[in-house]
Amino acid sequence: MQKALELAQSVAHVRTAPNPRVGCILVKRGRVIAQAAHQRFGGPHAEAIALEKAGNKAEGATAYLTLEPCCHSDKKTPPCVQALIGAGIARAVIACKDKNPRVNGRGIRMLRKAGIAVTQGILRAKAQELNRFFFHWVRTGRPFVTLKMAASLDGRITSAHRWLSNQQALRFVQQLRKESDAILVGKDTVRNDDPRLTVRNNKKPAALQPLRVVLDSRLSLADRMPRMRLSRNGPLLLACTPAAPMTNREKMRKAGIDVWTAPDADARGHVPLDGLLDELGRRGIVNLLVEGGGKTATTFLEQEFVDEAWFVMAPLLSGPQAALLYSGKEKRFKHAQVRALGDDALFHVRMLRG
Ligand code: AOF
Ligand code: ZN
Repeated sequence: MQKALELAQSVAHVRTAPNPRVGCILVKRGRVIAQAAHQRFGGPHAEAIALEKAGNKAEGATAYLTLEPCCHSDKKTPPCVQALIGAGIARAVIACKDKNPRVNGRGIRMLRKAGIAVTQGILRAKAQELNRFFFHWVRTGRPFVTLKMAASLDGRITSAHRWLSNQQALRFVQQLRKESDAILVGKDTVRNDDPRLTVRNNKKPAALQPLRVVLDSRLSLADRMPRMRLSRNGPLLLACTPAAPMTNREKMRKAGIDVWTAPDADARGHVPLDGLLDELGRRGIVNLLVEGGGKTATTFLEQEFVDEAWFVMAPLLSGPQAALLYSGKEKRFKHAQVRALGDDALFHVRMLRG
């Protein structure tokens, strides 16, 4: 099962998203006869590839599956449960249930009904961790939200110099971006920092870039957006409210920039985060990375839309002129873990809700 999980993990999240990462190993008389991982969204499932490789040798084999096999139809590929039964496997060892409401235990029951011995829960925690973004999205219809903020020891997110955090921390942020389907920031961050928010390999932009989402209720960036780096380096979506003036919308349309208008503004006149998350979920965004600034981070944290957060703390005191990371009500994180990235400290926080 450990090997099957490694196989699943060898495929980047963004290749299979919004589908899960899955590995399958077929074993007979103590020997591996075929193994496979789900490679890309819309492509054959791990089980289907492994069964195809094994041919009629699959009869009587044990299938090690990192995820309960699918049993539902009217989707991209045929259900794997029938394929496993048809191939005559004797036993299935399954790490975790597929929380997709259309599967959720039904796949396992169907295998058992067909006389296949099923053992489940082997390395369950690891398997659930591997697909935590997918499980969240498939249950709620909204992306899993990861917040990443870099700050000084006095909780400020700006400094007189360009960079707060060190090279190691910047590399870590690249890892987070690689696992994200979309990256969100507020309009002030775009105006002040002109960020690229791209995934880079050795300084070169990767072929597959996440969707960049900007919260801009009134499309106040309309004039400068076409000149900002965000509008060049990958897909971009501005989220606004019905209060955004027509002239600004027209400017965005002329510049070819995609705009999503929330049906209503929230009580403070902002884009309602629940509606935006629903929309991103519909667009197949499974893992959303929120990268600031302070107002955006505060809203996401206060409204409890953050599932997991990373805080990079640099050995720096910025002073009171610098912008704050957070300006909401006191909040203490249980389950925090800390590690060093050179002379920066990295806090990892899980919200454990829902
Ligand atoms: C995958 N790969 O290896 C397994 C999946 O539209 P389809 O046919 O690709 O089916 C997607 C669903 O199948 C997905 O939501 C999940 O519940 C289930 N299992 N999906 O992409 C796999 N085993
Ligand atoms: Zn399947």
